[in-house]
Amino acid sequence: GSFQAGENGKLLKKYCECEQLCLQKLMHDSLRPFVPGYYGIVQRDNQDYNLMDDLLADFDSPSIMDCKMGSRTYLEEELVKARERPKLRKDMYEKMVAVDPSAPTPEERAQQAVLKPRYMQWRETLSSTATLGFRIEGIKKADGTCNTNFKKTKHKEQVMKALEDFVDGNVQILKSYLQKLQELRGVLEHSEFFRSHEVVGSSLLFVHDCTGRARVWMIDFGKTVPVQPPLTLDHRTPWVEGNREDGYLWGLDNLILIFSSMLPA
Ligand code: 4IP
Ligand code: MN
Repeated sequence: GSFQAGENGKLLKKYCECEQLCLQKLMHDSLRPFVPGYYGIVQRDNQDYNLMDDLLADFDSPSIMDCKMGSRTYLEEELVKARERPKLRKDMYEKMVAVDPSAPTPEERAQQAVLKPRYMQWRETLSSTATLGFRIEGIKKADGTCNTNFKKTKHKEQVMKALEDFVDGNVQILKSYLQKLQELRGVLEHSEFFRSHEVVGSSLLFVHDCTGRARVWMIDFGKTVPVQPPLTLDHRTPWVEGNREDGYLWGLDNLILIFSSMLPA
């Protein structure tokens, strides 16, 4: 896997330069409280790792949810690559037909392969990414049950059902998450890092436990890249190729609206 257990509350994640650069910058940004603490590069068996806080360390049998944020899940450069030197992906074709045998076009079926942007866009429209600006990737509950079967969780009602199950109907936990999300939005709207980076494929990690503690962190910065100054992003403007917008805040707005609508009036 891409993780190794670290000692005393730390976690080793397979080295990624893009992620390292982000975490370094985030340690000096207003977003610092919402990202794992970063402690530099370490080596194990000739493999480099980024050393960071294990966000689960302080919880007692945590329940965990990963929500991938944004309306676009691939970098613009993937589109350029696919046009300039198209690479046929058999693995992505296989993943596609496993979910929906009727999804490939006749041409894709003939070549038994798809291009990466096509696969990524198909995943976006099958899930809530395209319509809500986020999608649930996985949920692991305190009782040990694990669910990564959310590829077709698309409509608001389906998302609400998954969230309801994640918190086991606990209104107090829902309220805590809503408060954390609103806090995060306030910080994002003023963060220097956020205004100057395209944030793609990054997740919000939700963690709570039976003590009633609930927290939300931003994780996974392998596809978070700086934009060329003086360009800045607002993360709400719809994406068109070239504008680099990622729909992150639009997705967070929708997530906040959904959590709010689940609370009793
Ligand atoms: C995966 O598809 C995810 O979209 C990965 O994104 C992506 O990695 C993979 O692309 C793609 O196959 P499924 O989730 O449907 O399996 P993420 O890392 O954000 O989860 P990239 O490389 O885009 O980060 P490939 O090209 O790595 O296979
Ligand atoms: Mn991820």
